[in-house]
Amino acid sequence: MKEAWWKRSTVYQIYPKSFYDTTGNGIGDLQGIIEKLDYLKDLGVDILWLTPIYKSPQKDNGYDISDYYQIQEEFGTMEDFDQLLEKAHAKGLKIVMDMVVNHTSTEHEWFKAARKDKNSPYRDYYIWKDSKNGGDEPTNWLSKFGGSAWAYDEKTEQYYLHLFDVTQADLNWENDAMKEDIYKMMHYWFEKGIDGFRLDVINLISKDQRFLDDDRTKPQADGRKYYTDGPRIHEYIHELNKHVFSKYRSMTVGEMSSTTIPNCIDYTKPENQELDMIFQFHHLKVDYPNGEKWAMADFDFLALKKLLSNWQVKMHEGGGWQALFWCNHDQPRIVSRFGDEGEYREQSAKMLATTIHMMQGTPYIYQGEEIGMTNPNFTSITDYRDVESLNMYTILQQQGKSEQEIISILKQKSRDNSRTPMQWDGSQNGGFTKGTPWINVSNNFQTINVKRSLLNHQSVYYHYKKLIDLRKQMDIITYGDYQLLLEDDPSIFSYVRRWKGETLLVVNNFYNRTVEFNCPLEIQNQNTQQLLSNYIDSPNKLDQTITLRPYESIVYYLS
Ligand code: TEU
Repeated sequence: MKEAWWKRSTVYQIYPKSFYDTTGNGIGDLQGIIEKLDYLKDLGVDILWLTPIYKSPQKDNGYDISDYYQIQEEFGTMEDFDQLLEKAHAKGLKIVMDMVVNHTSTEHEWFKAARKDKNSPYRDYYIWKDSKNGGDEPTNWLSKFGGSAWAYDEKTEQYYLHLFDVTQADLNWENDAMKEDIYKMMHYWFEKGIDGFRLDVINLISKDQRFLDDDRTKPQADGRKYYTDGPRIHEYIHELNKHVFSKYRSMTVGEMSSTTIPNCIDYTKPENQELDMIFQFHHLKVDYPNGEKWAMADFDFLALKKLLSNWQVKMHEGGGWQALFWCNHDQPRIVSRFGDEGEYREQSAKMLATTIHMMQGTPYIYQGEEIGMTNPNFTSITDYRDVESLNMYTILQQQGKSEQEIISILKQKSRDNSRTPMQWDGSQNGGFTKGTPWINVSNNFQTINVKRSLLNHQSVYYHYKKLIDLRKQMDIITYGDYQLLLEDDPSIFSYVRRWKGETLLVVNNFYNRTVEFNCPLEIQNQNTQQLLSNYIDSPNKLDQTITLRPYESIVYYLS
């Protein structure tokens, strides 16, 4: 079968609001992306994923869409978008848009009509329910941003469902007219020439129509079992493929919240005609004690190795395909989270990159990850902008936590950690804007920025460049199988990939300590060549035992 055009691509995620501002209003814009296309082309990435740029009240930074057919004015105009598309394509770069169809903003015309009149044809585009027991919410489900998942509408005396913010009303995918409007809108964007969609929380669109209470005595009893990978989810996604995606040379990636391996095999195995690949987040919950995001904990390294490896093996066996990522606009910066912000920042950033880029799947690089950007370590609640973080600030206060405790939690957990402006150079605001940035730039921009990275051929940037190029050159990275080594080693994450007699051996020291790697017998007596390392003097040949320095990461090719 012909290889899909995206199969050995690398995707670069752009958070436009924080990427590059050309107007001086402190907000990144489309013309800013256009100005940086050559930088992205030189990095070697193939596809650009833009987080939402549609008209929105910006309560959730664009994931609350009020008009799917308009560009949010602070980002620019539809002409700017058309120009970006044309210039990106001229440089061989693809554009994938972020599509949010689990919910709309409550400012969307559909919702405003629905809220005004119970008999509106748009009423059933959303999920409205009567109160229960004379006043309670219809179910005990919780919003992922805190509080109940139901909001009461005085005018029509019913509740509406919002799995996220109260200004993000969930769409009713049982309604065929609503689905037809979504298909029509998606065609509009594909007809403009985009190359695909990242589908926001797409595995939440099928709700169990019984709308039952969750069992509060069980863990994570927030209602998710009644809408995650729901009863008609594969039917709905297959319909999207049949009515829309299959009509174009498209790439689709589904964001899957709290999903399972069997579902993700079904979402992505080509014969099912659903999606091309998925994001799953289990490996990014190994620092959530008892699954609780808003609590402090070191990450569980053994669990991380086993989770990533299990997904590699099972998705390979099942014919599924996954996105490989550490960072995005919802996650803290990985070098702060699982690496080292200090002396070994660059070594740990390179080691973390190698860990996932040598795996099977499609790698995603989040803006700034390629230069080893860190969390900003804000010190005051006035520094934060994210609706989830601000909601949680109030909830944590209500739980009696001190200001200092709450700020230390936000420093580690807030989504704003990844949303500070891209650091282009050492000038004011990191070269992001000549105005006042919508959110503060991290105070390390003079030392961590693109300009310095490009001048240093040992920088994180050039390590990413090599990883991206290796994927294009070596079939084994795209097609090889996967085996975890030293499963119980408390410091080393090592695995092999095998394909048609070739072997790649990846050896990563995940910690700031010196450790010994004892090469498994079955690998020792082969001809080895070092492909890549994050120290300039790592051993070229594979000896029986290798001393690994802090965060040392080496890739060997064995034949
Ligand atoms: O994220 C969904 C999601 O699972 C995360 O937001 C997570 O639930 C949240 O960070 C709580 O830990 C997608 C988008 O990536 C996110 O930016 C949006 O806020 C969300 O959907 C709603 O559209």
